[in-house]
Amino acid sequence: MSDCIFCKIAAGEIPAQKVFEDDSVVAFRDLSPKAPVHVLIVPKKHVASVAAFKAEDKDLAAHIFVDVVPKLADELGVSDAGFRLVINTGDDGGQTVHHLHVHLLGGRKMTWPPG
Ligand code: DGP
Repeated sequence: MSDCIFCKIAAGEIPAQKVFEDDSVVAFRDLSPKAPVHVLIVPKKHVASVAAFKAEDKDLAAHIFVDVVPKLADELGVSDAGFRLVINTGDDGGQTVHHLHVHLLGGRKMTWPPG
């Protein structure tokens, strides 16, 4: 999508501190980190939210959770202590950027409920 900030980051048109990239996914540091480790895992394809996932996105979803999350958590040093994944979805879910992204947060003790 031409006016989507995460599409622009994925395309390299806007700079970001990338920590991972392959053919279908990019991960970069959140501009406004809520924890010592806070990265966003983003499909390069524009998918508005998990609510907009289609059957054709199953491989992409599996790739994010089976391949990318464990690898990144390991590389970012939060696998052993633990980490939190957050997917804000829609207005009530607190989603502000309408391109699907998985927050990976770690490096401190998380509280619950998140508020
Ligand atoms: P959410 O509320 O789940 O939609 O989270 C959006 C996150 O995206 C928020 O934590 C801040 C981050 N963010 C927004 N714009 C940019 C940007 O241009 N670059 C980076 N690195 N992060 C951004």
